Amino acid sequence: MDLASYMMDKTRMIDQALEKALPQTQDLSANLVKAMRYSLFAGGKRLRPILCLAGAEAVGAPARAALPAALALEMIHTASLIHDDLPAMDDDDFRRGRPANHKVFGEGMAILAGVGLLMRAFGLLAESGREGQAPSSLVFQAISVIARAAGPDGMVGGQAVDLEYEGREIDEELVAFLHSHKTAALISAAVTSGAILGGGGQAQVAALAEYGGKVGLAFQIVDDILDLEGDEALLGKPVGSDEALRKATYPRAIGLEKAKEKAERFKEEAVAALVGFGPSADPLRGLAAYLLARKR
Ligand code: GRG
Repeated sequence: MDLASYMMDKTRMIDQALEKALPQTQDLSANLVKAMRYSLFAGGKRLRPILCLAGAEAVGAPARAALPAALALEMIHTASLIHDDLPAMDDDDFRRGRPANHKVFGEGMAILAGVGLLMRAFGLLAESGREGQAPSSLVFQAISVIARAAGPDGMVGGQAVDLEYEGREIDEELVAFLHSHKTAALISAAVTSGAILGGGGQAQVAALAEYGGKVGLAFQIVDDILDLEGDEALLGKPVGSDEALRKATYPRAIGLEKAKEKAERFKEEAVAALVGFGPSADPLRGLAAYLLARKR
């Protein structure tokens, strides 16, 4: 299959729907919407929503069945990046090749833009059930999977540990916990929520959760590696910040070469989890390889 054109098609579908989901407003809070849109349309790779749509297709549904979850995931992810860049967190001035949200709109507005995106995310997902785009029982399941993965048992919990362990001694166990919560949980929820909205059976959803968890770990290790030896121009942000903050990363815990091997192993385990699927999961197989080889 041609993965590049698959990703391009899906990105177009996602971008058009995001545009409608977050209209321009002319009222007094127009600046807030501007701040939300600034980061949402800053050139992110749209990996989580693409994985979500691919999850629906893997279980034989059309991609559009999972579109509300895909949009919600990109909004939640973008909110997390806006907050991650704040001075109180990683204190990064650049993101996706341009000044971080708080550098343009100020810290207060950046916090609000993140919170606004979070609320909009869950609102539009809930509305999709009410408006009959998807059976409401499936929408409930998707909401609970995504909320759990994004919240204290997932991404927010991982970020809390990340914050607390900056500059401290770490080991592989700690990094595994951190990466699976901070990053892999939401990626796994992307694939599973897509499969849920696509009407997938329990065993299929479980297999895709396994795929998503493994691919999410590989993805975060590659992120750690890119921060050490990536190209700033391609990444759109300075490299070396993990080292400067003495962040808990796989290369720091087990060394660069072992981290690379680990990422490869997680990717292979992700693909192995798809053994029960036919060609409908080919995009997920291709995406696993892409996530490992990515340069940005
Ligand atoms: C506001 C929901 C919310 C959370 C607050 C700040 C925070 C808690 C969590 C941050 C978690 C975080 C930054 C995880 C890192 C995940 C990661 C590797 C992001 C980069 O993802 P890409 O490469 O980025 O998909 P693009 O820009 O392409 O979308």
